[in-house]
This record gives sequence, C-alpha cells and structure tokens, in this order.
Amino acid sequence: MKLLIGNRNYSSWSLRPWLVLRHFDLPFEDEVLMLSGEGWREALAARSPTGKVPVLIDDDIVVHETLAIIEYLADKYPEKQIWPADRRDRALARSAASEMHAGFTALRGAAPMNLRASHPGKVDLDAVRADLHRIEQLWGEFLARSGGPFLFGEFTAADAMFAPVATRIRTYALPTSDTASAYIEAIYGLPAFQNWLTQALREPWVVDDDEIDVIQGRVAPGTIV
Ligand SMILES: N[C@@H](CCC(=O)N[C@@H](CS)C(=O)NCC(=O)O)C(=O)O
Repeated sequence: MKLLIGNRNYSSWSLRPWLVLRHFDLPFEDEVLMLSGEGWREALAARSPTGKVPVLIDDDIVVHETLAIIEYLADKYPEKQIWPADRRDRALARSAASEMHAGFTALRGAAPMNLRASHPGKVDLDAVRADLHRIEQLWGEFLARSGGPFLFGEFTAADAMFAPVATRIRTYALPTSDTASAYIEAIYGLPAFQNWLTQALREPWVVDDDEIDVIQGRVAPGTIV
C-alpha cells in the first residue's frame, strides 16, 4: 500500500491515516506531495481524484477521504482493532471521528496545524471557545469512561482523528484542562506520532496559507524561511 500525503509539518488530514498505518504496523510506504510551490495544485490533481491528500493506493484500489481510508484499513485488517473492539465503544468512536471530520471548523481555520511552530497568544480565543469547549466535553467523557490514556483506553482511529487537534492546542498554547493536557501528552508520547514529528521537523518547506503570521498580516507571504 502507498499513502500519498502532504507536507508533514502542515498536513493534518495526512497525519490521521498515517498514524493508523504506522501505529498498527501495517505494510505501507508514503510519498509526500507538496502543498506549496509552483504548480503544486496541478501536481496534486494529477495524483488525487479530489486534488487533495491523503490518498491510499492499494494495487488498483484508490481510496480518497481520510475517514474512508481509515475504514478501508479497518475492513482489510479486522484483527488489528483499528476501531475499539466493543460495539458500543466502536459506535462512540465513529461518532467522535465523524464529528471531527465534519466539524471544528472554527478551530481548524483559526489555528492551522504547524508542528514546528510556537505561537502562543496569536489565536483569538473567542473564535475558538465553542470548539474548545466541545473538545473538552468529548475527550473528558471518553477518558473518564475508559480511564485513558487514549479515548477508548488503547490507541484507536478516534485518537488518530484528534491528534492534529492536540498539536494545535500545543502550537498556539490554547487553554486546556488537566485531563486534556494529559491526553495531549499521550498523543505526543505515541511512537508513531514521534516518528511523524521527527520527519516533519526536518522539512524545509513553508506553506504561507498555514502560517498564522501571514494569515493575520504580520508578515508578507514568502518571507518566512
Ligand atoms: N476531506 C478531506 C480533506 C483533505 C484536505 O483538505 N487535505 C489538504 C491537506 S491537509 C489538501 O489536500 N489541501 C489541498 C487543497 O485544498 O487544494 C479528507 O478527509 O481527506
């Protein structure tokens, strides 16, 4: 299998299925497609049905959309328990993953994933308050039920879906409860996440569209190195 991904530092959607593939030790390789630079949209469109990443290629099967990729992997490798084993937990995990996929647009817009950066105080908290409240509620409920360290005890696809949120909270120093902070620590402590992070930190590319200083007009596009 091959997973087409975007720049690791910025591509939050790519991180999610990649974590599943890596954590569950599935056989795969990856290929980074640029999310910036001359002709990047055309290059992406030539490889992806939607012009977006991630895309999973398994022989002649091409799967796009993050949740569909995760479901494909869960279907192909049922023994790996990519979703929780218990049916009730599985339903809750899928609900949370779907909510993540469809929602939290304020947080995603105001606080782009940027693993190498540290931007405390730059996100307007009023804009993201409702999303942060819902995240606290959701994580708090599942962590209390399971006892942690992950939402359903062991790491599952639900955690992969929320991993980029954990990084956003850290990058922008967003306010969190102790429970949420411990969960973020657990995500950062996951060997698969550390592997992604290490590779992300080696990347030289800057994507202006995801740089908060560019978005908020503090610096001109093309000036971050
Ligand atoms: N709904 C898609 C979203 C994928 C997505 O937006 N990926 C970004 C990178 S993180 C992308 O490819 N952006 C390129 C573009 O929007 O042109 C999914 O679930 O996979």
